Order: sequence, then C-alpha cells, then structure tokens
Amino acid sequence: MNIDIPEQLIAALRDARHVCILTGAGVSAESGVPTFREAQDGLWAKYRAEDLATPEAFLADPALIWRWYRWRRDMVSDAEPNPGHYAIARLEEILPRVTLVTQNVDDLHRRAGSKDIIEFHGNIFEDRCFAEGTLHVGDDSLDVPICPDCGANLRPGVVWFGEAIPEEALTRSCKAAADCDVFLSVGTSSLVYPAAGLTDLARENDAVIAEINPNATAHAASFDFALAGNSGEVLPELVKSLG
Ligand code: BV8
Repeated sequence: MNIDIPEQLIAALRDARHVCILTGAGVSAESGVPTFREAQDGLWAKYRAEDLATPEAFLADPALIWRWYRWRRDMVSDAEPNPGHYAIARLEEILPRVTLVTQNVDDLHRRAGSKDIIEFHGNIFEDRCFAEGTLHVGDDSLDVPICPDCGANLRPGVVWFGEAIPEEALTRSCKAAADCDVFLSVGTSSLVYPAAGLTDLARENDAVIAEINPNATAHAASFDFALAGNSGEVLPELVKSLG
C-alpha cells in the first residue's frame, strides 16, 4: 500500500528539537488488541468498557472486574508489538528528543523497545492497593488479591474513569505537549480527557500537529496533517522517509 507522507511533515520532523507522540488503542489494533470503541466480545460483550473501568464498578463487584482485567492481561500477554510500535521506538533513536505519552495500558510500547514511556492511564500488569495506591504483587490464585499492608483489596494499576491522572504523568505530558515542535496523535479517537487535551496544548504552542488514523477523528480538520492509514503501515513509512 503506497502511503504518501507529506514533504512538509518530514521536513518538520527533520528540523524538530522535540517531538511528542500521543498513542491510543489504535496503535495496538494490528497486534490483535481490540480498541475501546470496538464492542467487547464473548463473555464481556454485554458490558461497555467505560462501565467496567470505574471505581464504582470495582466497589460493586471486585471479583467481576478482576476477571475482566485478567482476561485482558492474558490477551495482551499473547499479543506481540506490531511495526507501528517498533517504528515509534526507532523514532526515539533517530530524533534528538521524543516524549511518548500512551493511553494504552498494554505494555506493548515497552516490549517494542521504547524507553521513556509516560503511561498516562497506568499499566494493566501492576497491582495497587485500592486504599493506599501502593504497588504490590497480588496473589493471582485469589478472586480478589489483598493488600499485605492494610488488608484492603488490590486493584489493577490503571486509571479508571473519574479518577485523576497520576500527578507526574500529567505534569510531564503537559510540559512535553507545550514544548514540542511536532506533535503526533496516533491511533486515538481523541475523545477521552485530559489525554485528548494534550493536542490543544501543542496547537496553542504552534507545534506542527499530525493525526495518524484510518478513520478521521472529530478533530481531524484542526490538524495540520491527517494521515488516513493504519499506524502499523504509516509509521514505518514515516521512519523510512526520514532516511
Ligand atoms: C478524570 C485505563 C477527573 C483503564 C482509560 C472533559 C470532557 C468530557 C469528559 C471528561 C472531560 N474531562 C473528564 C471527563 C471524563 C472522562 C472522559 O474523558 N470521558 C469520555 C468517555 C468522554 N475522563 C476521565 O474520567 C479521566 N479522569 O477526568 O478525572 C478528576 C480530576 C481530579 C481528581 C479526581 C478526578 C480518566 C480517563 C482515563 C480512563 N481510563 N484506560 C483501562 O484501560 O481499563 S481510558 C481508555 O479509553 C484508554 O486508555 C483510552 O484512553 C480510551 C480509549 O480511547 P482511544 O485510545 O482513543 O481508543 P478508541 O477505542 O476510542 O479509538 C481507537 C482509535 O484508533 C479510533 O479512532 C480508530 O479509528 C483508530 N484505529 C483503529 N485501528 C487503527 C487505528 N489507528 C491507527 N492504526 C490502526 N490500525
């Protein structure tokens, strides 16, 4: 599939002092990980992801939520990074400075070799105390693992709807979006905040902003470039174009 990367975008990337990349579920789609928008299948078909990924749902039925996250852990453990993940790791090597902010909790960027990843919505493989937020290694034989320090339930180390973004992740991401020369929004519907607000920060600071998504998002018109394609095809092409 021939993908044209606009010359101006390549030039902007070549001249860039700092590039900020925001990724969403779409960057893992070609690894077989369903996006959030896609209806869940099998057991979970009757649930909307947004309804399960909440502290309220966990309080109501922690065992159910643990079964969901363990199903997703197995799914992403079996998945492999795709050429889109590897291309981003390569950009980190060839460009002077790249800040990678991901909304994905699937650990695939790290497995593809990306170094400095801001996990804006946490990591699905972490276990944290529901009361204190402290990191622990839960006992997977239990329906609901327990905090060894205070006896509260452990919960997956992800950010649920209605919960604040971890302070350091939020501060570093906002700084990067406000400082970058080029901002790439890859595989995200740009509907979930405050992550989607990072693009506005970059725009306000006159960064060149580009979207990579096979389906133009609601914000596509406000981007300098909207590359309509799969990230697993467009990003390797972009790396090639940088020579
Ligand atoms: C908070 C972890 C307050 C859990 C996730 C302002 C306006 C409106 C609403 C709000 C607002 N501010 C806050 C809200 C509420 C809410 C929100 O944004 N709701 C939305 C639904 C309207 N935000 C929150 O609740 C946030 N917290 O505001 O707290 C607060 C503040 C201080 C103190 C206390 C409280 C927290 C949000 C984080 C929730 N957690 N994930 C888990 O994973 O289980 S969000 C989760 O959904 C993902 O992490 C991701 O962020 C989001 C899904 O979005 P995408 O990644 O974009 O994926 P999606 O499926 O939508 O789209 C995929 C895209 O890929 C599509 O466009 C598709 O075309 C494209 N694609 C497909 N294939 C490919 C592809 N692209 C490229 N290549 C391909 N091959």
